[in-house]
Amino acid sequence: MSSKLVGVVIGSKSDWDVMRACDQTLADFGVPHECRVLSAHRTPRALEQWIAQCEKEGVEVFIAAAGGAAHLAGVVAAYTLRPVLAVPMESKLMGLDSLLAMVQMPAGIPVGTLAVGKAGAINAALLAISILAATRPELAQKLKDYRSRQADKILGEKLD
Ligand code: RP5
Repeated sequence: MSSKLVGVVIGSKSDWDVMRACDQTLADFGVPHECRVLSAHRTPRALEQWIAQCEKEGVEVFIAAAGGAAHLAGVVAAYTLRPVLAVPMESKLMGLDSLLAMVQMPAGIPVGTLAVGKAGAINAALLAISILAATRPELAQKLKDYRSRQADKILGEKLD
């Protein structure tokens, strides 16, 4: 595998408590990735440079998490042709502001927006893995095993 397949960017260190679940999921599947704190409005030039560097290093999917006026994913998508997955962070309006900022991209520059918070963090990783698995049978097998363990757990649940 390439040295880096997924680039994960969070708008602030304050997003990490939630986004470490994305990092952990990618690590559990053995997907090489890098997580960085970079902001669309606080560090725009560094963000642009990081995206270009990631592309050079083989990144095929980007994941961007931000809260509030969450334009980070849209800005990442403006700089790359690779798929960009967006994870809205909970914020002052319980994440509704972040969700709408990410999901309401005007036609032309798409981002794929996941659920608010931890579910979105995990699903962004799983969706990135699905994209990569289209050309990597070993990842497709890991996804099948993951789903099968998930199903076994539910089927084995006992109620008091
Ligand atoms: C966004 O603003 C970040 O993604 C974070 O979710 C939110 C608050 O950032 P901090 O003020 O905690 O740095 O840009």
